Amino acid sequence: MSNVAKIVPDGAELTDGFHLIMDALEMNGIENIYGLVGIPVTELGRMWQARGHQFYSFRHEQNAGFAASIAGYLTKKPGICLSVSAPGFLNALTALANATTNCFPMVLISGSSEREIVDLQQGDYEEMDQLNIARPHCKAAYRINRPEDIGVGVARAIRAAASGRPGGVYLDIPARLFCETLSAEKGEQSLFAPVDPSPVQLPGPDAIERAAKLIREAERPLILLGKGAAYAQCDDEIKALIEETGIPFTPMSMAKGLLPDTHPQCASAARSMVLKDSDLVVLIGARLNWLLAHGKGKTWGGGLKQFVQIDIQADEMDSNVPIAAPLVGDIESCVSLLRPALRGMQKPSEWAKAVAEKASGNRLKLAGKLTKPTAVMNYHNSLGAIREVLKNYPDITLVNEGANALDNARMIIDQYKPRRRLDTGTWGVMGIGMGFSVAAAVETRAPVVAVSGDSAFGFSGMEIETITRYKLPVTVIVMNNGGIYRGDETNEASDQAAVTVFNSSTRYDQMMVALGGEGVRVTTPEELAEALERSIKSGRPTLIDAIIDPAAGVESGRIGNLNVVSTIGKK
Ligand code: FYN
Ligand code: ADP
Ligand code: MG
Repeated sequence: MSNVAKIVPDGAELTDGFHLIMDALEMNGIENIYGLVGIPVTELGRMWQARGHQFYSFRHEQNAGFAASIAGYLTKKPGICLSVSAPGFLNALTALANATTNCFPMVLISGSSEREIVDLQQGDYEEMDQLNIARPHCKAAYRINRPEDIGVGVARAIRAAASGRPGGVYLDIPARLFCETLSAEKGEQSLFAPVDPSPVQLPGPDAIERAAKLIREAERPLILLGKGAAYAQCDDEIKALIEETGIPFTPMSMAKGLLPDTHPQCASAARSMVLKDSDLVVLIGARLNWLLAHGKGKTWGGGLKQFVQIDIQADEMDSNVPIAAPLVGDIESCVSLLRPALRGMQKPSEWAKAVAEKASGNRLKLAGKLTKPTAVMNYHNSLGAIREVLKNYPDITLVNEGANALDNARMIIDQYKPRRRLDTGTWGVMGIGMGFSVAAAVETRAPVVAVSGDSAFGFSGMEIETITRYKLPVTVIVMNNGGIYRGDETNEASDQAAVTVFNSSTRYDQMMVALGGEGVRVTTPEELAEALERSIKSGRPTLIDAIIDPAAGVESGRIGNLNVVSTIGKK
């Protein structure tokens, strides 16, 4: 019993809530906690470090939550976020909901105020019914009320976050519980780690046969990889399936790099064509949500397409359109069963050739724009410069947010390795930048480059202090066009700044210098490439303020179709 809290006069050994929570987390293999301390969790952070673990202190809980969630995505083990009560909890809740929406495993542990006072609404310090507020925003929410239940509470949280479709879990710890004592022996007996917290799940042989038959019969099949496929960490199986069948594939944004974007079967650069013209689509860990136009309509060529869908969540099937061959199970099991069932199938060579031709034509067209000099730097030539540098560093994680900064970087910057592109995901959420960067640097132990629009950067910019404090090898590139979408709008009605416009003179580079890192302002693609190369080599936290044309960019980027405008004009 190495972690016993104290020995009382009669010789009995005691433990308490603090110790039991740490014991339980350790037992589940947790090493890193992302959070922000204060009443009542400060001591927990301190004690966690005293045990030789890492506690990453953030400046805002939302960023700590984003960090924990992406740590979960990268490691397949729930990322842990620790927050204080009410306001801190609410700040982290956005990240918990985002984790659930994106299927990232994470556990938010928040301290909470005294139940008796909260429940009678007697006005406690940071009073809030956190458990019930969390519930609709996560996969599961639990409160632990007794020290002897800490083991089971943590085990349930870990299993709920990691099993089946991963997601966010909330764990409520009333302040008083941290100090409640229990005999050390009872405490130890109450702890356990869940056995096989994310069990494999196999589809039946008939389901495999049904899917294999459709794939064999298809003339123009397409494999669509989603971030579930990247999360599953069965990269070799997926690569083998694609190469053995010769089917063109296209990755959703966070699945880029599962196979290199330069792979001959990669159809990213012929996206519209393959979605429209394919006759069968095999979805692997991707949902037919708004990002895929719900599987129907113009994008998909009008009529209903045939789909094979691999997903661990049974009720994902038919969510938008009928799925002809559902394969409910974990991706590794499904793909490894599908491969032998497809052995000897005829490769769709003609179709694959047509797709490859279209893709290489588009790549060539794009390449011209990436090196074209302009009077003021634009998205194409700035991101073109970044792409050339990153080509030589395939292990670097690219974190990407913004509107035009997101869409253009997704199109322009090639990925070569799995799980090395992290972005705004299913919710298009701004503010993931610095939190994701911290966790990616910590979990991958390799450099990180964040490409953020100047607007997106503003949501988590203060965390560059966190980055410098932990001396993380993170380069932040702020695509500075001086506004949301663009920086050249004028307000026709008054002299107040237009709603999309920021100060054009903002020096993001100086912010980084003030907070302890390196800062550099660049105005040409050459300067940008040079600064990025230098920063990566130095391993020092650096912010590159990349000045681009205020007129570069379009409203809402490539999703301008979602803009809402008045049909009766403006007044
Ligand atoms: C892609 N393309 C390329 C390449 N890669 N051309 C040349 N070379 C390369 N390497 C082409 C591709 O064929 C498409 O052209 C086009 O570039 C765009 O590709 P993309 O980005 O893959 O596809 P698209 O249509 O934009 O994808 C739809 C989407 C995506 C909804 C999945 O836009 C997306 O993930 N959006 C997220 C937006 C978001 O969350 N924004 C944050 C909120 S902003 P064509 O084939 O000619 O079509 C708040 O306002
Ligand atoms: P994208 O945005 O890249 O299209 P989504 O987040 O929409 O990806 O989809 C991911 C899907 O992957 C979810 O439906 C989720 O249930 C599924 N998923 C996640 N992990 C696994 C796994 N190990 N096995 C099977 N399906 C998984
Ligand atoms: Mg901008």
